[in-house]
Amino acid sequence: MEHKIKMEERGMSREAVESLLQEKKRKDLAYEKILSSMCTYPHEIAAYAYKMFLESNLGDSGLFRGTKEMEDEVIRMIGALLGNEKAFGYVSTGGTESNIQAIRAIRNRKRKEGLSEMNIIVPETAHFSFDKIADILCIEVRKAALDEQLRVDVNSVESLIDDKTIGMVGIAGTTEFGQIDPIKELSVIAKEKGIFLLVDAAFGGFVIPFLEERYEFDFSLEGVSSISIDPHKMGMSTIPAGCILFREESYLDELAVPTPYLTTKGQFSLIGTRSGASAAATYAVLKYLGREGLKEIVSECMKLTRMLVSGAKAIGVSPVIEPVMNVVTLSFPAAEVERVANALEERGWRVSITRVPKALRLVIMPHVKEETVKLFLEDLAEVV
Ligand code: 0PR
Repeated sequence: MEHKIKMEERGMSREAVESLLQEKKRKDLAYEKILSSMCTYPHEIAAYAYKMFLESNLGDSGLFRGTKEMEDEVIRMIGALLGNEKAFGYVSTGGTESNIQAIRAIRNRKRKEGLSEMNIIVPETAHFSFDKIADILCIEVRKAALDEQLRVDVNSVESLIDDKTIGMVGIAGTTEFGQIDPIKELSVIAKEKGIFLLVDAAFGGFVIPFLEERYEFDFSLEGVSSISIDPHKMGMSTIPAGCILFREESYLDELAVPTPYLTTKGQFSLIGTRSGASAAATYAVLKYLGREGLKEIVSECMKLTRMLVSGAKAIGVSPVIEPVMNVVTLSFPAAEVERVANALEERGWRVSITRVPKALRLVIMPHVKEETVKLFLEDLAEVV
């Protein structure tokens, strides 16, 4: 057993290592019955590109010009998808880094202007990355109340604004309920008061543009300063792949540090050595699928989402909100939620429970198939 927990003086055989890896792999869950995750199997072409650029380091991008070209094109493609093909940004490690960087950019700018105490306003539904932001960036994060549809209440946001407010966040696809905040209203306030507005579209960025219903949430709204969107969620790319976009290039300058001995004069990413493979994977999958391919994926997820909701209703379980995107939350009497979740887990499903209101949460990612939904509904019926 010892060899498993410490490094041996002499290496093991290839076969022995492979068998260790297989043993570990068997302990990981396959995605098929996972309904609690915003990740999924990467598209095959993304995995192919990832392997091809494994050694590429965008932290010293002058050495990897091809990879850098792919990153730049990813930014242009995603910018265009989000209403601004001239947006500036880079491929990050995910929503957390993107959110940190957006808020850090405006924090740095305001600090230079002489502000020392600062706050931002986020919806109560904001992802926990904003708690990390409060800690790392030493700014106050104020939480605005929600309306009955679990969107941020714009009046509550306005009431929290003071002369130390440097930024606001609207979420396009909330982590727990898949809801879209009234970004247009936030954008008007942002414009009026000169406040930075970050749209956290980590999940929704690759969903909302492809929904039948139209929502305004992107750079086409003048007050939107920055958008966070994750290829490693609904973008079918490999982990880690996030993307942070700014309307103005000058925000990247707020993040830059000089790197005199590298092939680039400065670096604006949070991470130093960073994966070129992630940029390559994202480039490949966006090129391969195009808007049409992405739309097909979203349409299928939405079809299954509707199927799941109508199936649940048929057995007397109703959703907390009518799903806006491929996140379903089901209401149960308070004491029931945990029992139902546990019973489903005993049947091999992985589900999660939201905070407020407490509900059973199911994310209908592309690995979920029609058969999966049918089986799930059968189990749900038995459990309730
Ligand atoms: N913003 C939003 C709206 C998010 O939903 C998330 C993550 C983030 C930011 C942060 O993104 P990164 O995790 O890429 O830094 N939302 C999921 C969540 O926390 C992430 C996740 C995915 C969690 C798969 C678990 C899991 O199995 O629920």
